[in-house]
Formats: sequence, structure tokens, C-alpha cells
Amino acid sequence: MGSVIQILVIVLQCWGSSADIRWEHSVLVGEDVTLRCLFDSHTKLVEKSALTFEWNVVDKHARKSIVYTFDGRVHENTDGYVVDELGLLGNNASLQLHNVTLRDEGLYTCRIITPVVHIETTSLEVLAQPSVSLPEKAAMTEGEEKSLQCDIAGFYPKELAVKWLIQRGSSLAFADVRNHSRVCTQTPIQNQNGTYSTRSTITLHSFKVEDGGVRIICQVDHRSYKRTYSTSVTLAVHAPSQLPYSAATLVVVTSVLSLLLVTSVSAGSLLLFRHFCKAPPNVSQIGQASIIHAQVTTDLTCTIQGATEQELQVKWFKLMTSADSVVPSESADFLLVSEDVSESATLHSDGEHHTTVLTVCLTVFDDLRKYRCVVMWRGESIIRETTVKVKEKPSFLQISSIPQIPKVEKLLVLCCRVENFYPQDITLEWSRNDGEQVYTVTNFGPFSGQNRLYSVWSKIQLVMAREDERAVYTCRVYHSSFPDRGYEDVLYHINTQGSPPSVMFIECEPLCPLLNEECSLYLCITDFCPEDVSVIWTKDGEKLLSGIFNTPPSLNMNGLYSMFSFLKLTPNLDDQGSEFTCRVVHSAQKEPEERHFTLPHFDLTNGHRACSYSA
Ligand SMILES: *[C@@H]1O[C@H](CO)[C@@H](O)[C@H](O)[C@H]1NC(C)=O
Ligand SMILES: *[C@@H]1O[C@H](CO)[C@@H](O)[C@H](O)[C@H]1NC(C)=O
Ligand SMILES: *[C@@H]1O[C@H](CO)[C@@H](O)[C@H](O)[C@H]1NC(C)=O
Ligand SMILES: *[C@@H]1O[C@H](CO)[C@@H](O)[C@H](O)[C@H]1NC(C)=O
Ligand SMILES: CC(=O)N[C@H]1CO[C@H](CO)[C@@H](O)[C@@H]1O
Repeated sequence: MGSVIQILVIVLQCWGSSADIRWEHSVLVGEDVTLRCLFDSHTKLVEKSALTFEWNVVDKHARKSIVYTFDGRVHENTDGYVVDELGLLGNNASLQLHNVTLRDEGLYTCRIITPVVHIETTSLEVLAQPSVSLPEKAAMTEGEEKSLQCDIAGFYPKELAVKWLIQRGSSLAFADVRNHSRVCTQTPIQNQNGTYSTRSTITLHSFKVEDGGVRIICQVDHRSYKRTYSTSVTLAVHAPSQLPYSAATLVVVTSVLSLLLVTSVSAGSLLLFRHFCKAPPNVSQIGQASIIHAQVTTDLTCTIQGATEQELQVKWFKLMTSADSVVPSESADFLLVSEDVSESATLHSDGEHHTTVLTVCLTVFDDLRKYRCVVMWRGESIIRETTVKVKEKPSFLQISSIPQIPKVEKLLVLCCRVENFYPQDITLEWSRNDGEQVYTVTNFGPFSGQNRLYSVWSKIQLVMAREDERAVYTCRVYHSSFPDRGYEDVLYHINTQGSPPSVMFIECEPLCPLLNEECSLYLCITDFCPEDVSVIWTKDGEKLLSGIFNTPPSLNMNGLYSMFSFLKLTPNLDDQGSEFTCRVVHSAQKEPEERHFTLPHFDLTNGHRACSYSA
């Protein structure tokens, strides 16, 4: 058998004067492509009947299939592959593929016996260009945090790099922690159609109100692009309003506190540092945050003592199981594969004390993934391993009631909705007036939804007694994603009267409107119930009918509604000094509330800017 193969090979080599031509070709999904096969161009016009050839393809999974055979006539022809038979007479057996899909990727071989053997091979790479989207508009309040998402969908191959840039006037720089921003990019997730999608989030904080605005740029590098692709959004930074909420302040305070804590811990460890003789270095277990939230960058840390930096080499690995590969693999019992992720790690050294930090950004799909830190020292490997547990806080946590305004002696249904959390384990407890437990509870779920997240609803129903009129019902949600106490309370205040809205002041975006350029006036209306509210805009006493947009009232965690009302306008010179009024009418008010805004005069010498504010 062996000798037969050998002879065949020799024969092929003797005949195949032009054998083994190799090409490489990249094509985008949906395009057409022609794979070249031009045989024996010295002799013209072969007899079609004297011609035998085949086209075969070896795909990504090393499966070979024959897509076209011909010996005087077509024998086999898989749909979608075309060879122009007239072209054959011109020594052209090129294969045409229409509307290429990811499945078409592979190594294509054309093998012709005329009787001279001719082999021509094309490696076809199929690329899918991502669609990249950023929000159209973005605004944030000075002193608060703002996250922007860049969604990148439908690309192939998986490798893709996302970078964020921040542009202020003419200065342009990559976003980094020194510029008050954090970036978190997901590992790409495979879609059903074989392409990948990912999301990158930039979180901005401590931004200051500035003239001219800030542009936030999401930059994507992918094999399917000829050059780097960029898309951007303008960020408007507003001065803080008098809103009572200060969640952002809380976040800032906690991060400052944790920073202090980290600093003092590492200062403490420095004191422990000593010189010792050359025993293998001490390598700590891998340290990690007590709770790792999905989509938030987090550090895995390992400290090494008792070796110089030159003697050490540190590598980090992410361990993957076959479960990570969405493409069904023939060898399903695949061994653990490790991916070297040392690129995302840093090593800080202080004498013989070293800290290696791997920064990761995980999704719930990474839950229970193992990470390994390998310290190499004088030919020895010291290995530490950890398993990460990824949590996602519920994105929605509210009590809704039916009816919206409870009535004495009538049925009242309260539904506590906790949506999009991970992992599945969750406990809900109802209580009345801080203590009395409510036992007749119906739970729905947890049911699983998109992206591996879970949701649960919990319902109680009661006939409202007169003494219930000022009662507070609490739905306490216990979930491992909540730090510290391990639970969060959602409150429902029974209120048979309804709550009138708090009406803020009218604000303008941009802060200084420009002549003949669109701007928006907006009003924030908060904490009202029931949700019906009427908002009327007037200009110099005349009711306005167009340019008004009201956001649908959204339910807050306190059971009350909030909304924004916008008025879009393009001011011209006649509009200077006009008075805009917004009137808010709600059933729980004693009388309607009005807010006024006077359009300032344009300063024609200063870029037609109108600014009544002294910046
Ligand atoms: C060979 O045929 C293909 C179409 O089947 C055509 O696109 C190509 O130009 C031809 N090549 C030559 C050299 O004639
Ligand atoms: C290309 O193929 C896709 C999916 O196979 C199909 O939806 C689309 O209509 C095709 N386009 C053309 C131009 O044939
Ligand atoms: C594949 O699916 C993704 C998301 O489901 C979509 O964005 C993309 O356009 C699809 N691509 C193709 C080639 O069908
Ligand atoms: C490693 O730790 C052990 C126990 O804490 C200690 O006795 C030893 O001296 C340490 N070695 C080095 C090189 O720091
Ligand atoms: C946009 C911006 O402020 N970029 C700055 C980010 O930080 C680096 C280093 O401190 C500066 O060089 C950039 O100008």
C-alpha cells in the first residue's frame, strides 16, 4: 500500500508541471468570490470530454467534502458552487461562490487531469464586519458617574480590539483611569449564526462642565476593516441640579474608602518585608474581591516574597473547558485548554516583594471559571489557582400595585419584581410595618431569560383595612450580588390619596443655546402617583403643540413615578427674551405648578452664543 502511494506521488510530481499553486483570499459575508483555477495555459482548447476535474474543500473542522466533479459532464454539484462550462474551453475551471457565508470558510482545491495533473489551492477566509453602535446622545451631571456602551455585533473572526478615546477641543487621548474613566469589554459571545458579538462599557466620573463639550469615541479594530473604525458621541455635562439623590456621591465615597483600605493593607504588607536566604519564594493564594460583578473590571492578585524581580517570571492563565466553545466539536470530551492572559497582568515590585495583578472583566458566562497564576523561579513552577464566581445585581427591583391608588375595603395586589440577576438562588420575604411577616405569598420563577440571567416575581394580595392606610409593605430581596448586608429592601407605602409631583426647574441643553441651532428645554417631574400627569408648554402665553416630547412615567423603587418633559426648539433672533412656561397638572396637587424659562439674548460678537450664566 505504502509503495502505491509513493508511486502516485512521483507520477503526480512528474506530470504536474504547474502543480501546487496556492492562493489566499479574504471575503466578506454576503459577497461573491471566484476561486482561481487556470490550467495548462500552453495548449489551447482542450476537448471538454478529455477533461476530468474536481473541486473539494476542507473546512475549519478538517472535514473534507467534494463540491464539484466533472468528467466530460457535471457529476456532482453542491448548491451554490458554479463553474462556467464555457470557460473550461478557455482552460478556466475557476469556481464561483455567491453570497458567501461563514460556513464557506476553508481550503479549496481544484484538481485537474488533462491528462497533465494541475492542482491549485485557495485558502478562503470569510470575514463578517461588525455593526457598531453607540447611543446617539449622552448627557451626564457633574459629579456623577455615567456609563456609555458600545455594542459591537455580528463579527467574525472572534479577535477584536476596542479602544475608547476622549476628545476635548483639539486634545485627543485614550481613555484611562488617570482621565476619570474605566473601560470594561466583554469576552465576545458567539451568536447562533456563528458570528460574535460583544459590548464595551466606559464609565466616566468626575467630569466637569466644560464649554464645547466632550466627544467620546469608540474605536474598533477588526480583521474585516481596512482601517480602524471609529464612532463617537458628544457628551453634554450639566451642572448638578438640586435633586436629592446622591447615589453617585455614595459610590465616590465608597471607592475612596476602599482605596484607602487597599493602600493601608499594602503599606502593612511592606512592613512585613524582610530579606531571607534562597528558599523558594512565598507565593500567596490568589486574592479577589468578595463579590465580582459582571461587566465590572476586577483584579486577581497574587503576592510573591523572597525573590528578586530578575529571577521571577509570572504567567496568568484562564482555563477553558469544552463548554466554552459554542461550536459543537467532534471531540466533546475535550481536555481543559488554558489561554495565556498574561498580557492583562502587571507586576509591581518593591525589592523582593512583588504583587502581580490580573485585571479581568467578566460576564456571567465566566461564572466558575478557573484562573491560574504560575510563578516561575529557577526552573521551578509555583502554581496558584482560583475559581471566580460572577454575580449580576438585579437590573430591576420594584413593587407595582393593582390598583395604582389603593381603596379601603377593596382588594390590593402588590407584586415585587426582581429581574435580570445571576446566579439563580434568591429569597424574597414580605413584611408589613417593619416586622410582621406576611405569609400568603405567591412566587413566580425564578425563570431564566436572556443572557443567562434570571427573574422572579412575588405577589401578595390583601383586602385593605382602614388601619392599613399608612402601612408600609417591604419586599426584602436576599441575593449574593448584594454587598454587605446581602439583601435589599423594596418599599411600598400605602397611600390612598396619591402623591403630588415635585417639579424641578426648567433647564436648557446645551446650557448656552446658539442662534439657529437646536436646543432642548427640559423639566424633571418626580415622585408622583398615580402616573397620569398633564404637562403643557407655552411660549409668551401661547400654547405650544409641536417639539414636545414626554418620557413615559417610570416607576421608582419608592413606588412613585418620575418623568421628563422636553421641548425642542431652534431659536432665532425673534425668540430672544421669550418666556417659556411649563404647567404641570396632577390629581394629587392642591393647585397646578408652573415653571418659567426666559431665553437669553444672543451675544452676536461672541459666536452667537446666548449665555446668562457666568461660567
Ligand atoms: C475565469 O472564469 C471566471 C469566472 O468563472 C472569471 O471571473 C475569470 O475572469 C476567468 N479568468 C480568466 C483568466 O479568463
Ligand atoms: C444571502 O444569503 C442569506 C442567508 O443565507 C439570505 O438571507 C440572503 O437573502 C442572500 N442574499 C442574496 C442576495 O441572495
Ligand atoms: C448574525 O447574528 C447577529 C446577532 O444575532 C447579527 O447582528 C448579524 O447581523 C448576523 N450576521 C449574519 C451574517 O447573519
Ligand atoms: C515564607 O513563609 C514562611 C511562613 O510564613 C516563613 O517562615 C518564611 O521565612 C517565608 N519565606 C520567605 C522567603 O519569605
Ligand atoms: C483627554 C485627556 O484628558 N487625556 C489625558 C489623559 O491622561 C494622560 C496622562 O495623564 C494625558 O496625557 C492625556 O492628555
